[in-house]
Amino acid sequence: TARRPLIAGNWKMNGLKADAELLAGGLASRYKALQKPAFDMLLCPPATLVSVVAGHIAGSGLVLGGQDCHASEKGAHTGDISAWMLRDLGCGYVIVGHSERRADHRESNAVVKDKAQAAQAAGLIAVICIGETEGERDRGEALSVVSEQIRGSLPAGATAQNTVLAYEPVWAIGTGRTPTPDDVAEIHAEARKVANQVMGGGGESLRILYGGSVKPSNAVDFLGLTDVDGALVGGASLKVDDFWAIAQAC
Ligand code: G2H
Repeated sequence: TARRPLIAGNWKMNGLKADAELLAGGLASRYKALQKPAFDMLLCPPATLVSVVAGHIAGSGLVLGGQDCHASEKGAHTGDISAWMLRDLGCGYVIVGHSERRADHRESNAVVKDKAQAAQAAGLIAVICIGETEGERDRGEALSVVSEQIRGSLPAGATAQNTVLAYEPVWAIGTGRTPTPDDVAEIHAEARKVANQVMGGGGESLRILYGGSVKPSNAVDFLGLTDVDGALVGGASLKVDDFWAIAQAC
């Protein structure tokens, strides 16, 4: 099954309106200029900028996503936003279970699963993040941790159409350190196998992204691997030229 590559930018807690205009506007004009883009490009700005970015990418073919959502549709949850609210603003995706959320907000696999379920119920594609810590990698537990996260975080209704997996080893996030392509290939192959079991088939069509210190100079090392179907990019997604260069590696 041919899997269409997805290049996703996770802006994290960065950007004011003027930055969004430059970044989203710059990427939108480049993407729009492609005759037949061979990849999807997703922008995940902070919630404050979702509407602003939506305005700048309209008609370009770029897709929009949130960085997190609540597991409920609405209600008394001060400060939270729901998947339906993101959908209402034009989002097609939402990241759930990023390791920074798992760490900063103590999100367990069960919480991530509920959020992914809500995202899918709202009609969004859930980008579910998984990845081992440095200690787990050193103890030889990377494969088992990732398998457990997949089993624990994928909701019952997960399919290759409403789900994207993102493998982000925690020790590679924002550190400039990355796993070897062999390590990534091994994890992605295992992730596909486990996801296929959990979903009851369809794993061959599931997009699995690599994330963690992806930059123009290393993008091709990862994007060239058989089971790597794109990248989730943090720091390097904040510059038009860098993010665009990464997309060229597909
Ligand atoms: C991993 C990644 C984006 P960075 O968190 O999700 O961030 O590319 O800055 O390591």
